[in-house]
Amino acid sequence: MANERTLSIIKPDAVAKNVIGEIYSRFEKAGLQIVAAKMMHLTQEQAEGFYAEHKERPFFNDLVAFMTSGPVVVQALEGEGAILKNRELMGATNPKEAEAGTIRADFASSIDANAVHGSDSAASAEREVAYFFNDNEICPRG
Ligand code: RTP
Ligand code: MG
Repeated sequence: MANERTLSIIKPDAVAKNVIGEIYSRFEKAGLQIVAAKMMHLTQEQAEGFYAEHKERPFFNDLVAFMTSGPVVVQALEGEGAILKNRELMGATNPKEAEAGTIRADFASSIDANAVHGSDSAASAEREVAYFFNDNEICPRG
């Protein structure tokens, strides 16, 4: 499988639960490297732009309100098959349907407060990494 980069966000609920380190540990144990990272409190505009693909969905306003409700930690992950590997670590969108041992099964409390975001395709990974990081903020270790 190819070496890939993907964009991950630890959402406000998981930051509030103080499990940033536990989630980072899962990335590292799965062989993913954190090659860029920052903590930030998203503005309305940043959250709307990031989730623009969902603009017409009924949950869009709730999603933006939730993502701006507190600080998040944004990271680029790199490794073999990083996009799918991260989605597998995350588990299903609805934590009630997430497989045991996944991040959402262990730390999410609802479909809205579901602990993490992860890019869902190569195209979205490229757009989403560039949305948050300039090239000079990404530090691959080779
Ligand atoms: P994410 O983008 O945050 O990684 O989540 P995802 O790919 O698993 O799910 P997606 O379909 O992209 O939806 C983005 C976020 O919107 C909220 N959502 N609510 N009430 C609903 O039916 C519903 N569907 C989605 C979730 O918080 C989801 O993470
Ligand atoms: Mg998504």
